[in-house]
Amino acid sequence: MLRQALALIQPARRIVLIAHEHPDGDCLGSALGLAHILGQAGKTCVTACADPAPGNLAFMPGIDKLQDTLDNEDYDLVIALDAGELPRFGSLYQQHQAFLERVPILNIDHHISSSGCGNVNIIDPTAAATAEILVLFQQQAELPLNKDAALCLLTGIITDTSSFQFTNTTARTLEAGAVLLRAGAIPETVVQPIYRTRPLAQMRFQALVISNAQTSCCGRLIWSQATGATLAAVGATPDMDDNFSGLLRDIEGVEVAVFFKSYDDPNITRLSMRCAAPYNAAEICQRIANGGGHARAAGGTLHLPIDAATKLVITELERIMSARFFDVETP
Ligand SMILES: [Mn+2]
Repeated sequence: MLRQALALIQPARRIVLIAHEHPDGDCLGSALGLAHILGQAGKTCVTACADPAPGNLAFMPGIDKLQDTLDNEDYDLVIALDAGELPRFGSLYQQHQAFLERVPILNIDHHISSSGCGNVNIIDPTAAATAEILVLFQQQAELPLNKDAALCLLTGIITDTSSFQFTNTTARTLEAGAVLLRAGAIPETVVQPIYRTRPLAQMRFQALVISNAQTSCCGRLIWSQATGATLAAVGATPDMDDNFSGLLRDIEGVEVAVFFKSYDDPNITRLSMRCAAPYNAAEICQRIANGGGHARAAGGTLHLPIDAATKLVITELERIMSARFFDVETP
């Protein structure tokens, strides 16, 4: 696979590295990191993504040159990163479909669901991040690794593992991290903007949502709500509610946490749910909230005002959770 990938890269002069739509630290860190590596190896590299980079990734070297189009399509290789299907590249795919169907593509990804969209596909679901695969690739191919490349790749690994906390972190992930630190990347540069710095409005929003939380089933079930009025009360914006259901889930004794929100249309309520085993968030959200997701984390949308939606979902959760409680308690 390495040989086949290098066989695509070696004859290429102009390479475009593409990151998936709604970008994150891994797809952008991988695209920029590999661009720095191949640039040092003498290739002309351009990076592109359909959507703008989140502001907290502005520290990544080269992010200012990220394009949102493949301009005149003057590339002899495309490297598609962190997704295995071309439609995941959003408007880059829609606007350059004919070009992407004829140009050679090297696809590098770590999602288990990936079908592979390249002439050569390197898909390794045991990797915590696409950036982890790229570190192995750089090492095996003995390509140059400067500080800028290392910082971008470290961003990919740190964001996809939540700073090496998720269970996808392996010994190999840490070894890849060690390679990047030896090349000069400093974890603080990544962690500070992504995990520590928060707008005051967001912290106030978080405080309000936690302070308004209600519990049931002896604290095993917790939920909270936010509306346009909640946002206005603290001067927050809708994008600031990232991971609120996760915050509620992390409260001691909680087995199921739900965050309900209704910002624009008062007749539409969205919810996100986090469950400990044996509760299945995906099953519950699919059955009662037109949604889905994973067993531990899922979401859905109800065409109801927020109080009615909350009542419906909490009543069902109380039914499920008290049934189980009595099952366990009754010999
Ligand atoms: Mn990833």
